[in-house]
Amino acid sequence: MLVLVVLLMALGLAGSALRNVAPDAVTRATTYNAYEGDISALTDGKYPGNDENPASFRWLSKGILAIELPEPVELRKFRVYVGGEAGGYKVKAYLGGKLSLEGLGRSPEGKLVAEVEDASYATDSWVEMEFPPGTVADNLEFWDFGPAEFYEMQIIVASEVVEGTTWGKVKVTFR
Ligand SMILES: [Ca+2]
Repeated sequence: MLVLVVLLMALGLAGSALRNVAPDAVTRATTYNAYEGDISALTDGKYPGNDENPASFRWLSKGILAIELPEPVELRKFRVYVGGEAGGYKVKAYLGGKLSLEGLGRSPEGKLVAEVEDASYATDSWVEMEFPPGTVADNLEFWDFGPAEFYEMQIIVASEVVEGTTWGKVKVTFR
């Protein structure tokens, strides 16, 4: 994990207390509505600035990405590298429950513990949403409103916990 540690230090997130769990801890992702690209582009560690030709993932109108963590973690920040097209974003953090495979609702609902938003419409840069202190969750929904392109996603958590899994378990559905 040397590369990751160096990256976090470069981003000013230094310290062993913080960790990006997006590449290791995502067990299921569900996209909502039509998209282009491979969802694995979001966690391959490549984005403009550190790679000459990074792959992107793009929703054509709007979408939801559902992320399930293997156990509850203390969330700090949700970060996404936005390309040339930006939408408005919302991240909902839940304890328990899950999004349906179709992305049309939650069953069971679970407990909504935090909701953060970004309406900067910033392009070609990282967009960062910070969770309130003490936000503990085991699944998240990343909502995108409007056509948007993404290169990378990071979920920064307090360091303890989290057993690694792989994107081999990721399932993608869309309609
Ligand atoms: Ca990437």
